[in-house]
Amino acid sequence: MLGPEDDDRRGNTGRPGQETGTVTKTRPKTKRPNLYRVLLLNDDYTPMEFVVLVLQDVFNKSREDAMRIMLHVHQKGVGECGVYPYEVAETKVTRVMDIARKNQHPLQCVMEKQ
Ligand code: TYC
Repeated sequence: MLGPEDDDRRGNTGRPGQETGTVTKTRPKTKRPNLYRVLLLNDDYTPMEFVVLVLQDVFNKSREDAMRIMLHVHQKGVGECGVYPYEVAETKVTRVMDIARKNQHPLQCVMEKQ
């Protein structure tokens, strides 16, 4: 039920004689963030154990989940490590690429809009 304090929701100013009678629906302004999938790509050289450690360290996966994701990537060529808002996804990709380069592994990590 609308009370006097809801004049603005009717498009009214609350001042007499200025009622427009416009009824507008209000939606709560909860913008959901654009989400990005972070993907690992397979290659022939990066050791499996290194990939598992990266998944545990950067993506906070359990040993078991990390193993499962690594094997999925190894077998299918690509796999999802997680879904995050843009800046979080970007930071994780950068961390993976940095740690791979420092250890001279060709491991590739990319992000894509969900
Ligand atoms: N294919 C690699 C090997 O046989 C292992 C590997 C898994 C590499 C996942 C990258 O994203 C990757 N040593």
